[in-house]
Amino acid sequence: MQMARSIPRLYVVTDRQQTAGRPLEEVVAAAAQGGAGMIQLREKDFTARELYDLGRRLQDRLKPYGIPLLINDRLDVAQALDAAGVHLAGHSLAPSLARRVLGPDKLIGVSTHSLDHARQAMREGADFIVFGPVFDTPSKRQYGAPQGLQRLTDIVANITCPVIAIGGINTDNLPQVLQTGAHGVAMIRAVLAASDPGEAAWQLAQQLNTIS
Ligand code: 3NM
Repeated sequence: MQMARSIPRLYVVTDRQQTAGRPLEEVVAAAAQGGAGMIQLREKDFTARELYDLGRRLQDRLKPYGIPLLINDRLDVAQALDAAGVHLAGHSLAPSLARRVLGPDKLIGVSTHSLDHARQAMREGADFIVFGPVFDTPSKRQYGAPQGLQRLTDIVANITCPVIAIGGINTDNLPQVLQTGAHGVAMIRAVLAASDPGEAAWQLAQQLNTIS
């Protein structure tokens, strides 16, 4: 873990099925303008070539805002794009190996679903972990019941790298999430599916700035 690195607190994850038919690039650019601090390209059905092409377009759109684009799981695509980092899942390579591939300056996040896995990710050098799903979320029913705020609190208490909460998070439940001490929040629908994604990101960023 690189302690000097500051991890953005509002992390927007892509899912082009959730943009109500609007081009993903437009929605992501609006989110960045509104205050998203970091974007993850996560289109799991895309080929490496499709991810690369979309990643290039997103990098162009994000350039004015200077915020990092992380690539979900695909170290090869992250490397080809010279992306700011990679977002790993439980089945991905260990963060230490990802760092060996990408180099010391890249951001490495890891999705975790238990304290054991969160500890492992931290030991193996993750810059931050994402923990969830905190609340019910249609895209993650395969993980069973939501983890809830108490488990999130336990993770935060036991993990020394920044913890970002994910799963069903929106402006209504954000205050409760931040009360756990979580460093930040990640979301798909609360920003991508909003009628005004820029305004949605702005509202979330405002709350993040005022609550802690
Ligand atoms: N990962 P929404 S939950 C991509 O628990 C993702 O690791 C999760 O979508 C995890 O903000 C999730 O729309 C979906 O609920 C988050």
